[in-house]
Amino acid sequence: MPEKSFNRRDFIKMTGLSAAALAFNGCTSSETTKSSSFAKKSPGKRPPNILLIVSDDQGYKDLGCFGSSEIKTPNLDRLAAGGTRLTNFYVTWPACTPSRGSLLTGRYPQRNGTYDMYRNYLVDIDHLYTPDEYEFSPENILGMDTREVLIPRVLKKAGYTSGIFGKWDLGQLHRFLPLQRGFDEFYGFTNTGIDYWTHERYGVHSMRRGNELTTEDKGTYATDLFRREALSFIKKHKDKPFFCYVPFNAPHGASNLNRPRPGVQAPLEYIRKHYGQYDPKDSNTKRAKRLRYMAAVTYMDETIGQMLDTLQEQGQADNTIVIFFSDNGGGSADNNPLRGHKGDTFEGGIRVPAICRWPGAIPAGTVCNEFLTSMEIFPMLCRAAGTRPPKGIPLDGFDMTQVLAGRQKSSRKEMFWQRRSNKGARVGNFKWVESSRGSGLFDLSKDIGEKNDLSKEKPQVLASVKARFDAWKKQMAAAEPRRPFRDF
Ligand SMILES: [Ca+2]
Repeated sequence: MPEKSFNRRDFIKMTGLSAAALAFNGCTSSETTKSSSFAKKSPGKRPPNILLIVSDDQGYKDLGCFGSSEIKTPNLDRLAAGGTRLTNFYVTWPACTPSRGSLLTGRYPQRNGTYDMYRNYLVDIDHLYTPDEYEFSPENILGMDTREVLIPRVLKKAGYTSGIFGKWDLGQLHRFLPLQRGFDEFYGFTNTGIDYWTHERYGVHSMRRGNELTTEDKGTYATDLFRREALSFIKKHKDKPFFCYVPFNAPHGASNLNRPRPGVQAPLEYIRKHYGQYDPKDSNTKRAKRLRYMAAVTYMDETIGQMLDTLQEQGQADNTIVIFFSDNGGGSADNNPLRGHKGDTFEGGIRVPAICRWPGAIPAGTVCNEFLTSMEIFPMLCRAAGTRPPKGIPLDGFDMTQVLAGRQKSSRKEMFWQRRSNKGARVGNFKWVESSRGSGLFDLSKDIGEKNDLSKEKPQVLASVKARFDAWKKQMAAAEPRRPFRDF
């Protein structure tokens, strides 16, 4: 069933903006937009539901609506056709944990204290932790500072019920788990990556319902479990505002003890159904790994489609904000036309595919090229819910609704990244990178692929961008200390 949307002409009429002004604002209509009516928001209407979906390590180009002719994502494409596709959207760190921490706190990793991973690195050299070693290992004892206020805690004051179904990644001790951080329901895994079927991370079981570990679903493909739990939540709470956070583990590589490393996992029949020939005997070839990755993305996409269908069937699609993005750039993935991958401060590590649909507030079938980040989501959701961000806690983003609607330009002028010795700064369209994988100054308005180093040609620009980075570092260091990595 086609969903309600409104077209470019309706939008221009409503806002009084000319077509040229719309283009200037960075939001342009796609040719796929279908004409239909515009659902006006009425005063006193209940606040919108929120469905926040995060994929794991998905490449910038690994969706149909971001240019892939290889991967089938009909439901994410449908979501984009009903809302806006964000082409200039960044996360705060080029890997999982700090990116997710910033999403839920609305703050830079360097401000909220989670600016590195909570993981056991000895597994990388095949050390299997004993239970005693694991008990006191970083993966088990680190977590997001409990003084940090997460989105569900703020939404609760506005009458929302919140659930998370998937990857938590912000700490495993009791005080760090979702139910202690404002969520009402949790089914998922607590560490930073699992085997899709055993739900173990390097031999350690990780799936929980609420605060308790559970093996009830061992053997079931993880994407199916998050689908089951999210659909159940959406149906159960249809009579009051809900916040449903679905951070999939797909298409992250499996974190198990198999050697050689398996990469992404997907059901054999599903790979064959969607992508043709696949022989498990050749499972270590580059092509086989790519096929499994593509199938895992399509499987996730089908699951997202069922969530969208359920919202439609319940008559709630028009009053639900749906946001989708990848937590960081793809590792073994297609990030074209961007340079670099997961872990890098080049665009391929930090600029991610993103989509937002909010009928009545954001025009359907548009493309938003404005400079935006995941730190804009916290203030946006507070405003949408009719509540205010917590007092006295500096946020690093702003409410981006009017930008997504095409009514305003983004107020974001700069953004900074640091992953260990890898640094990055974007000021306007200039981007500076200093990293183990390469360095330089780039003009993103002409060189999105960061190929042409302007350091020697524009030394003054380089100096000013680096000065902004240094000022940001000072600002972060002056912020109230937060554990686990910045408590001094
Ligand atoms: Ca990730």
